[in-house]
Amino acid sequence: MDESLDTVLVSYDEETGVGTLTMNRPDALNALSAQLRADIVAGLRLLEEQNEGADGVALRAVVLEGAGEKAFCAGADIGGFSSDSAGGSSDRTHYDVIRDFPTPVIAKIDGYCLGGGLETALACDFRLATEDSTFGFPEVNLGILPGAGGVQYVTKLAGPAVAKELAMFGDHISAERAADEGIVDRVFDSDEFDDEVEEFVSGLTGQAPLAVQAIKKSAQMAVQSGLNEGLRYDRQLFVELLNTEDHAEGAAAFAEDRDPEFEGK
Ligand code: DAK
Repeated sequence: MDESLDTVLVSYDEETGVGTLTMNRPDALNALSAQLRADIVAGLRLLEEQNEGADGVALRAVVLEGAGEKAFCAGADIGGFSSDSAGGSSDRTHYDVIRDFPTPVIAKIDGYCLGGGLETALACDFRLATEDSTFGFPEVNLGILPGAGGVQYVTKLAGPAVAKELAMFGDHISAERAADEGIVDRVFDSDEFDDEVEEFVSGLTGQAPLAVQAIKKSAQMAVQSGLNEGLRYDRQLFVELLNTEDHAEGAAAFAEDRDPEFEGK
């Protein structure tokens, strides 16, 4: 499937189960206009539709990337900047939709990853970046703070001092520093980036899809809840997974000393 929305390219590879969303405003460094935010949501919905009528889980992972040579995303579109253009309406934002999306979403970052662009990457399950990428919260230069939880999420990943440094100074940091702080998961040479991301994603899509989806929900719960609530939730997810065909397949494959073939059932 290849579909071109106004500001997002959507593709789905049936063979691998990988969907790709490309934010496609390269001339504006993929800044988050209202249209782009709506198209990210619409693109995710189109990808989710691949599961309809499928035998098991068809869509195994989504890669989110930015078009052009310079940026993943340079944040909210300053041209039309207002609380609305920044995503300030009471509707579910693209950040919420990415976080709640059933399959893992991988941010493939090559270039600037700033402001709402960094918050978009933080909403994803993994952040993979080229060594030349840079990260930051420039909102303070506009007299505001990161409006989609940037300080909250960086505090959870890297601690309050790093979150405050990024948001108060508004400086850009390197991919290497972002990885050292735990904000980015992996940094790769630009030459090898596409291959490395593909390998990372294929490692993920080979795993039992329902278990992967349950782990995403569990991790989300761990961020939001207290420990006892999280433990109760995990037990419930665990019991559900015990009844799946994938669990039976995993156990059979182990007993027969072969690779499992998971269908997401
Ligand atoms: N918006 C619109 N256009 C942008 C842009 C942006 N954020 N960033 C860059 N561009 C445009 C430039 O205007 C330029 O357009 P032309 O002049 O060519 O027409 C083109 O992209 C290339 O940019 P530059 O010429 O500036 O390129 P440089 O390499 O020199 O500099 C830069 C790259 C990324 C360092 C620089 O462009 C820059 O500082 N950009 C602004 C970064 C920024 O401040 N971003 C916005 C932060 S505020 C909320 C949720 C989220 C948010 C708010 C609320 N709620 C839920 C309520 C988020 C807020 C933000 O992200």
